Amino acid sequence: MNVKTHQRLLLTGAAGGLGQALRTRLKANCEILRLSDRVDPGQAAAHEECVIADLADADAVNAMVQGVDAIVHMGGVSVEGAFAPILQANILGVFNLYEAARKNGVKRVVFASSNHVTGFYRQCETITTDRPARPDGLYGVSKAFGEDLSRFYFDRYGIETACVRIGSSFAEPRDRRMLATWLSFDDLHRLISACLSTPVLGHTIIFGMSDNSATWWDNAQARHVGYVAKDSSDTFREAVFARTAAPDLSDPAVQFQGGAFVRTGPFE
Ligand code: 15L
Repeated sequence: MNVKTHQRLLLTGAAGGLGQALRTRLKANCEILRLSDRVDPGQAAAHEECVIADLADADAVNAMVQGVDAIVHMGGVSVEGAFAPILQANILGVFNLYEAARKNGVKRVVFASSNHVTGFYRQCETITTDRPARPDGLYGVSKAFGEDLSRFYFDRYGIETACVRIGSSFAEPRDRRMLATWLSFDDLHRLISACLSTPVLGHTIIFGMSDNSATWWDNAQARHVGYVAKDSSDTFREAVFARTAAPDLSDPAVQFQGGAFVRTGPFE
């Protein structure tokens, strides 16, 4: 069930893969959807407005945030890579975003964190959201920074944040790992809607996953969010097994939850 909770909602990273998937779906959550990205997110519909902004530019970020009631922050670098762009978009960028939220009185943020914050836990263990971060790369470290920064802005300024540790949000699970990490686009939207509409969010970490039978993550400490997944990777299990080879258990990408991210890089 969806509730139109906000007058003006900001979606950052609107031109990216998940931004595009959310663009149509978030129409249900607000009167006006403000779309932002570094690149043009395309022609605005009647209920939309577009703001081009680089997250590393504090003034541009402040203008992007002015007048919004809540933020769905999907912007920034979303894969492992060289440190310079991660520093600009995910570290400086998330600082600029929270400073803009503080200055403009925005009280709720849904922050796209990542399962790569805990990518160095093993695939044979189930972890809760309060286990220490074990990032599997610089990208994971930057998301851990975002989680800590948002906790600081909650403790000091009362800005509520849901840090959604997104698993693998694609149209379908692409490999055997994703049978555990898959998050359908509709469930991603359900999860964000729950974060936007729960009466008291606080500072919450929640793993973003569908109702997959195989899972490594336990969201018991985030029940107050009220997220109920409706999709499951189980539907794709047979097809995924049929088209993929049996895993090589000596491969770190098979041993650890972060998959191939644990052996990506180093980047000079
Ligand atoms: C992520 O954080 C990435 O943004 C996405 O491209 C996937 O690779 C996903 O993690 C994953 O772990 O499957």
